[in-house]
Amino acid sequence: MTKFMQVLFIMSLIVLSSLAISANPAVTDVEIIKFKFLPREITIRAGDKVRWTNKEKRQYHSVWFEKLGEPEPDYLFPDESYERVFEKAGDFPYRCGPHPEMTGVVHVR
Ligand SMILES: [Cu+2]
Repeated sequence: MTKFMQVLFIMSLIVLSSLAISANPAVTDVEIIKFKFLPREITIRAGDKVRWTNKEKRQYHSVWFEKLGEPEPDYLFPDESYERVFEKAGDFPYRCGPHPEMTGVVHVR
């Protein structure tokens, strides 16, 4: 390879890798309304993001992946949202901290 070809090759690698990094993950929205996660059950692809938004007028909730052994997260107040990227395939059940009857599941394929 000539020097010019080598430079061109390295430059194209840099461009390609930056494209891969900046590719935005798909975002799936889950609304928290009337003490429910809607939709309660979603299926996404590995690497995608889920965004939960509290749509209540005045009630706070949380999105707690208790079964992953995580501590209870901060409450989400009305109009606040929480985002999480799921890198690995699996089934991820979660609940609301203050309201154990509020549950949801994220299936990652
Ligand atoms: Cu709740």
